[in-house]
Amino acid sequence: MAGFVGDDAFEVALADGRGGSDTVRCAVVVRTVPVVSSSGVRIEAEEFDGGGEGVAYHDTDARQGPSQVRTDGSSHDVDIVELDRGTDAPAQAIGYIEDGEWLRYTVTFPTTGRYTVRLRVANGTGATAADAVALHWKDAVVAGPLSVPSTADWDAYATIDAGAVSLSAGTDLLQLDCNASGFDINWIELVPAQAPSFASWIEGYFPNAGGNVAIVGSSADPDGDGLSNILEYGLGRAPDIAERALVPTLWSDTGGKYLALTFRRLLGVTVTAEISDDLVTWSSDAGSLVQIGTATTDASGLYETVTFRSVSSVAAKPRQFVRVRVSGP
Ligand SMILES: [Ca+2]
Ligand SMILES: [Ca+2]
Ligand SMILES: [Ca+2]
Ligand SMILES: [Ca+2]
Repeated sequence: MAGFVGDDAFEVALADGRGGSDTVRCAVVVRTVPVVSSSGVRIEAEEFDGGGEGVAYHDTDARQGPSQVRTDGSSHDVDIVELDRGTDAPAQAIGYIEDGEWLRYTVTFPTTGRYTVRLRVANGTGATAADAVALHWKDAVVAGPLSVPSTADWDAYATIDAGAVSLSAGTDLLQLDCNASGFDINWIELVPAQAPSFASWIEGYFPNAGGNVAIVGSSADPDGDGLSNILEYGLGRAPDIAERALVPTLWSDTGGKYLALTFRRLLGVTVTAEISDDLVTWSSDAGSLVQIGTATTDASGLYETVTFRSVSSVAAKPRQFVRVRVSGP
């Protein structure tokens, strides 16, 4: 069976050695397990696992009766609809969803991390299907419940964004929970949450700048707030809105008060706090600057907030300066 993907059936002949015999027919379904790569993966909703009702899916209505339309030709009760018109045609999708139905997909996530989840859905009811869909990974709800807005037609598909979710590495079951009727689903997309490049980020703010470095250059400051564009990028700020500068604080413990700085930074980009007592020599090593607590990651999965403090108390070293350096991805 090495390398085999698809459905097959075979018969096993049994003999008891005393003239008794029988045959058993075995059906097998072998599917490739999607692996989430650095560019993500799209799982077709109709490509759910083999195993049948109660194992790979739960279908309450079997409205169309046993269906044979899946690409592997296997027979099952899930209501798969053929899209032959509208935004996503030609395609197959899961339709006739009822409250409490679910579908399972074996997926491999090679690395633990945050992933952006998108669902391709249609809702022809004319009303929002509230809290209709959620995702389980390793037996825990990781996304949703999400509402599916009306798309005005059962053939009009739209993408809904579940935001970034934390998923631990492994090969396990991703379960699509259909908490309510009122939507059809074409696919599920899982993409590692990735920082935009500086070029695409700045282009998003100034699409009409035509490459003018006075506006989109990394050292330009078009909003005049004293933060260059590259700093705005690394700190998760807006290059087109003048914002308040980073302000150091004083952090206290029994040893005294220490100069500290809290800031947000873009993950995947090197954003470092540095300290100096003469504005000439700057250091970021642990002998002069330490992190307080652990970083907190925001809902997008793209930014974390961190606090660093000086190792030397202000009593021991009254003259200190902190800054943040963005040194690129
Ligand atoms: Ca159904
Ligand atoms: Ca599909
Ligand atoms: Ca600026
Ligand atoms: Ca700004």
